[in-house]
Amino acid sequence: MKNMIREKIQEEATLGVFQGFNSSSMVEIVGYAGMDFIVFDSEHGYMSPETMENMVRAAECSKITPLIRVPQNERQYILRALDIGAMGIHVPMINTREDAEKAVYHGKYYPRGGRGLAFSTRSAGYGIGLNKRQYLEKSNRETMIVVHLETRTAMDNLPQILEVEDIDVLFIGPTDLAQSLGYYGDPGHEEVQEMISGAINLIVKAGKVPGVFVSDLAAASGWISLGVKYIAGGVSGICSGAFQKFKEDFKGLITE
Ligand code: 3PY
Ligand code: MG
Repeated sequence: MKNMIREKIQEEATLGVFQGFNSSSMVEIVGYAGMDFIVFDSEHGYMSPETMENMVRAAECSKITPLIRVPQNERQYILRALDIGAMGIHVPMINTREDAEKAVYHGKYYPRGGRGLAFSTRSAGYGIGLNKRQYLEKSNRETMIVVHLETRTAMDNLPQILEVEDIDVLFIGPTDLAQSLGYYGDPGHEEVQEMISGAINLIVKAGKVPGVFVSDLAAASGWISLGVKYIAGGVSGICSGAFQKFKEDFKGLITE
């Protein structure tokens, strides 16, 4: 399958969501609503590998690019996420150049890395009619590596992390970053926002693609003007906000 956002993020801002619970139907709703990408969150979320595989299928049916946030930067998590057919991985807590190199190594096949190789997997079409060389080249080209920068250490090491090749998006996680800076639960704090802007500027200057998590689109507009091309919200936050508004509107009707 072709990755529909890999090239798009070089040109224009794209929009996606994290989903941390089991529902292929929700994946279809997000896809049919026209979002660019969806990230199945197995760091904070709880879906099983079998469920994630079906969620990847639902994403393919509804023409949205599926990525998986792995629980941590480990070979087995990255390998499984890609072998079930995710078009990319989000890797949390990338703090150093070595962390970034490790994520790339496990996400790419030889010669760009050392991703475990099998031709019997879903991502290789179960080996049916497979041209092995083409599969390796296509996987290495289409698979996106997204690294999460979400600590003070990551920000301090950003110049070195930026030197690592084959990272498609440098994604800033404001919630963990705020905590790391001592502003627990307050990603809107001036110092956190300044650090995020500074990081985005560095990433853009290095010719790379910055991404950021947002809880609403008001926050996104400033980031887009700085050059962010990969914006992600959360399914839970969007749904809970919509349901609360629905209830408020109803209250308004019956008290009029
Ligand atoms: C954070 O804000 O910490 C995130 O990881 C967002 O995805
Ligand atoms: Mg985080």
